[in-house]
Amino acid sequence: MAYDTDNIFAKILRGEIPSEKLYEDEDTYVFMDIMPRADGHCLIIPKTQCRNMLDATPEQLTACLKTVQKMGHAVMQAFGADGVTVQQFNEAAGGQEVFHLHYHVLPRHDGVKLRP
Ligand code: DGP
Repeated sequence: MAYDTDNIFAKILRGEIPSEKLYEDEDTYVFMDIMPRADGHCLIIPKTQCRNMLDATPEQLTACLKTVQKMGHAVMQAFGADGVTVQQFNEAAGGQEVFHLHYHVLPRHDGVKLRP
């Protein structure tokens, strides 16, 4: 399916709507999820256009996963987490709501469930 340049994360990348930035590099941008399901829940997105994993290039996937790993270590340390959950959804049927590729990184603590 086609990439919609008016999706919320494209607007965040263009600075048209605010976001709580955690990190960025040449290829990726990281910001806090507006509806966090755990303290420190953040989102990793590529800076280039990509609807989801299904149309992503190998370069986009590699860049995102390198940043996912980096943020996994960062939130483990910052939130004293015991583990990290990484989630990624593709198309509406797959649970995707915002149609710009993104990875959820969720710090986890032993015995603590994610908020709905
Ligand atoms: P999903 O496509 O199912 O991974 O859900 C999109 C996620 O993006 C959801 O956890 C909430 C988050 N989100 C939606 N709109 C905004 C926004 O305007 N700002 C931020 N920071 N996060 C958003």
